[in-house]
Amino acid sequence: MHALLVIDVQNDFCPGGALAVAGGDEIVSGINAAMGKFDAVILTQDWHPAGHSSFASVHEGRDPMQVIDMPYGPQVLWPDHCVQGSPGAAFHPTLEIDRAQMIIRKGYNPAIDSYSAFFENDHKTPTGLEGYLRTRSITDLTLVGLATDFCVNYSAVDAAQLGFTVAVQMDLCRAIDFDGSLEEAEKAMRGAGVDLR
Ligand code: VGL
Ligand code: ZN
Repeated sequence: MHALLVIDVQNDFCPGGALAVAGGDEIVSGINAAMGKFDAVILTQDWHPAGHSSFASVHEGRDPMQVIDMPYGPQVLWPDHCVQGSPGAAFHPTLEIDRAQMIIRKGYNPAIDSYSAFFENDHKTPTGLEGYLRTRSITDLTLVGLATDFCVNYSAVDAAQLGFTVAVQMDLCRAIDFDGSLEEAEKAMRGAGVDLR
């Protein structure tokens, strides 16, 4: 069984959003077109409480895109984004979300970020997606979505390390590309055995 895993195609990551990724909206029609080629479609949704610890606004004297040390390791500080229930947290309006069988939310723990669809940024606390995939006999994953260098990257690397066969369809992803993050992400994904196509 082969699933399409659509990462964070949400308004805040598209042009006009709080953490806009250049061209983030350009991938939506291609993702819709790809959905029919898979046994399952799964969406992830970045879903932070207001005042989340990854928001620069809650750290006095800090600005977005600065990196701080958190108990679980370095953390990039972001503009407030994908606040639970806000329009920015909603999926892009033309993404065909009714075709998804599963929507997994992440980043809801106020004290810890969760780039990966599988684990929070402590690399330990599971989201439950692994169990869902295994109980549905899904062995192969193709990832698309936003952003290539953060949530797609972390999800792809974790999936590969968990033993899934993983591909990332790069033309259906867009990157934040901050401080060399895209190049680093591509290296990390390739190193984990992810097929970048
Ligand atoms: C993401 C930064 C913060 C992503 C989510 O979806 O790549 N990036 N939250
Ligand atoms: Zn986030």
